[in-house]
Amino acid sequence: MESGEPFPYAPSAPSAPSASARLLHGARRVLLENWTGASTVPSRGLYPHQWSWDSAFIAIGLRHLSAHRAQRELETLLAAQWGDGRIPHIVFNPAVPLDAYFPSPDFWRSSSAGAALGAPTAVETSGIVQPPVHALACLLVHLADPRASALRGFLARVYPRLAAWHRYLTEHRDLGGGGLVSVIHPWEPGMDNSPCWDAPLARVEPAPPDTFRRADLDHGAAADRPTDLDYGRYVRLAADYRDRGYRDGGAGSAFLVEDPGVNALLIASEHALADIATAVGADPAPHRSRARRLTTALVERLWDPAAGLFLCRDLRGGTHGGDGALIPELSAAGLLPLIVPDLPREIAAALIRTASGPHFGLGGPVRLVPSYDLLGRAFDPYRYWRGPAWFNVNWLMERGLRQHGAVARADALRSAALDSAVSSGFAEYVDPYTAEARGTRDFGWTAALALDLLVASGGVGTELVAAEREMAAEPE
Ligand code: 9WN
Repeated sequence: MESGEPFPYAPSAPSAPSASARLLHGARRVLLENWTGASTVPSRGLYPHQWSWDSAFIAIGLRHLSAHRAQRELETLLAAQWGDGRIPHIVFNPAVPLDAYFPSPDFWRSSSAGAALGAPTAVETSGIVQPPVHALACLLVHLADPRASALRGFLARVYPRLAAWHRYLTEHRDLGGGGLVSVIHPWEPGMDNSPCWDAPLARVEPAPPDTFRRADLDHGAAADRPTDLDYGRYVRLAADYRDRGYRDGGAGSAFLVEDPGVNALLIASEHALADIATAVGADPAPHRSRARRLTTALVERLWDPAAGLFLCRDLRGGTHGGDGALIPELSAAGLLPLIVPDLPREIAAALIRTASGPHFGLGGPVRLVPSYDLLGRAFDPYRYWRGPAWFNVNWLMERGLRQHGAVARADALRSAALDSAVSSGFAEYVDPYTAEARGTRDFGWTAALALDLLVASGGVGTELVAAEREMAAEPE
């Protein structure tokens, strides 16, 4: 493992201060333009509502411009929490036309189909979930201005909701019975189109193409997006879940997977929840012990020593009545456990080796960590989650590398992420080799997480203070 002092952001051209200023101004512009008054859209065109894990990542950057606005972002999301504790993956903006995004509120019908599980009545939401980054985001937002946060009672308000969210995941979603959270739809782990889902999805009967209309192709290039066949399967799985009243368990979903990224984020968030508990005078011990249990289960069920990373477990795969089967695909989700603080040292070291080896190329041919194996059968540098690099994944990798002592690697990744965020126009994702922009531009978490990395690098000073004032002067 490496050691050494972090160095300030030193982009290649033309000079550090102007690159930092461009980044700061650009990120602030995106965050202002995507703000709707109570939360931030990932993208004005392609994703015109509030998304769950996007909001958590966005709040992590927004806190540097306005800690109050970042709190509001998270509390708007938490206000849409269901009675059973789930945080829905989309909170719909009623002012947006129904045909602007598919599946729209009239597909999910949360307030009626989810009524028995306590879906909110004041707002329409989806019924599935996304990775639990929220407790980590709440803690980081609090730390941006602990005094103001304490005065507003921010942590005291969010703590019970976050605790209920983690209870939902651990009590209702341990569908494999091995102590890990399972996902029931490829949209739940947030890496929708990963090649890891190809085999489990192949068992799903697609919804007929004439029963729905994709809105994503109005905004994105077809070559960057999932295929129609995959969309048919996404629709089928979501409609079946809705028609089961969004109940977990029983005969359940045709798609059932334990994902290392989702579980790693839950563990990191459970540690954050322990810190939040301490701050509000509650007992942190149950959160620490749950984090430990989850870490043990993650290693037991998903670690593959031969591959040198974590794999997904297909609970519907393997022999009937068994424990499912590991999916032999290397994806960035399998590296994300690097963010788990008390990961066994030898596993952390192996993950860093794998990230830096031929399959992910960190410190070698790539600019950023790809979403999928560079040597994999399905690698495609352009298509959604099948190779391109995402900024949230790279932000998590930077944090994990730093946490486990690979400081020089983390510094280099931070510089590359900052350069790529600006040069790509804050793209949704980029070609991992060239950082050429793909997907939509002015993407919320790209701007927010670049801003967070810039602040962590010490690359901004008085400019940021000025920008902060300007932001704070606007109506919240
Ligand atoms: C479905 C909003 C979301 C992200 C996901 C990303 C994409 C949606 C879509 O956009 O998913 O949830 O329509 O493709 O895969 O990670 O949260 O940015």
